[in-house]
Amino acid sequence: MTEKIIVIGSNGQIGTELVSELRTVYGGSNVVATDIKEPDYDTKNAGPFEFSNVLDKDNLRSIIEKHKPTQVYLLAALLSAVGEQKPKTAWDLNMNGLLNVLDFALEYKIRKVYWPSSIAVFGPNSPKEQTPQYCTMDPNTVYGFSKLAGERWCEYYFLKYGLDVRSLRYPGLIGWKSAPGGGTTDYAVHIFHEALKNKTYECFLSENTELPMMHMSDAIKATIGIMDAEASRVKIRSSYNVAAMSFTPESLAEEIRKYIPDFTITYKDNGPRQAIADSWPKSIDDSYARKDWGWQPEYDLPGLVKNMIENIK
Ligand code: AKB
Repeated sequence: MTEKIIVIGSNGQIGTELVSELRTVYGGSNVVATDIKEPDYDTKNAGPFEFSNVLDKDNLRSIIEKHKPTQVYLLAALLSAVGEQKPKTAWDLNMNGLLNVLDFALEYKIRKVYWPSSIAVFGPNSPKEQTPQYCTMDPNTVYGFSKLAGERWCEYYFLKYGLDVRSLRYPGLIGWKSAPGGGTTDYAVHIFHEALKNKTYECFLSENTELPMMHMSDAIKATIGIMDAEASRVKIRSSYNVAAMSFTPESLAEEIRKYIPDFTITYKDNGPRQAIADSWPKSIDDSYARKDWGWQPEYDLPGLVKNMIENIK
C-alpha cells in the first residue's frame, strides 16, 4: 500500500528533518509538508506544501480531503519556555490541535497518527534518576500538563475507537540542520553555534543541570521506528520513554573543548528556564521502548559533539 503522509508543523526543529527523511523513504510527492508559515526553499521544492492551521478545522479538512493521507504526524506545538509566556495559547494549540487531528483521523479513517510527547510530562515529584515509564507525574508547566493530558487522549482514542496513534516522550533534541524554538533544552544547540562563532557562550541553565538529551538523527530514527513497528509491538498507547544520553552544560562544554580548547562558558541561571529544568528528570529509563519495538540510540555524548562540530563548521 502506498503511504500518503501529512506532516503538520513541518517547519519546526523536528519537522524540518522528519519531512526530509520521510521523503527519502516514501518519495517526495507522498509527503505533504504543512505549516502556518512558508517553509525554506528546499522543503518547498522537494514535495507538496500546504498552509495549515491545526486550530482551523475547515483548513485541516480541506487539506485532508485533498491529499487523503494514510498517516498524519502532528508536530505543531508551543514548547516549555514559550508556553509559560503564553499559557492559554499553549494549552489551546497543544490540546485542541491534537483533538482536531484525532477526530479527523477517525472521520477520514487515517491509518496511523503520530504525536510527540516530552520528558516535560514529569514533574518535581517524579523520580529524577532513570525516571520510569510509570511513576508520579505532576508537571508544573502548561507545556508539561498539556502533553500529559494529550497522552491520556491518545490512549483513550486507541482504547475507545481503535485509532492507531503512536507517541514518544522526547528528551532535548540536538541537531545541526534545524533550529529549536522556545524550549528549555535549546541551550544544547545554541552552544555549538556560539562556540564555533565566538568561542564563548552564556548559558541560561546552571553548570550542574543534568537533562536527558538525544541527537536529532536518533529522534528521527525513533519516530520512524515506532511508526513502522507492527501494531502489536506498540503496547504503550500513551507515549513511550526514549533516551540516549544525559549531560550537564559543564560536561557538554568540556567535550566541546576537545575541539575548541579555548571555548569558555558562563552561567546566567536565574531565569524561568532554570526552574523548568529543575522540575524535569535527569535521566530516563526507556526499557519498554527497547523491549517492545527494538529502540536503540546510536549517538552518545562524544559522538554527538563530534557530529555537531563537524557539520556546523
Ligand atoms: C523543551 O525544552 O521544551 C523541549 C522538550 C524537552 O520537550 N525540547
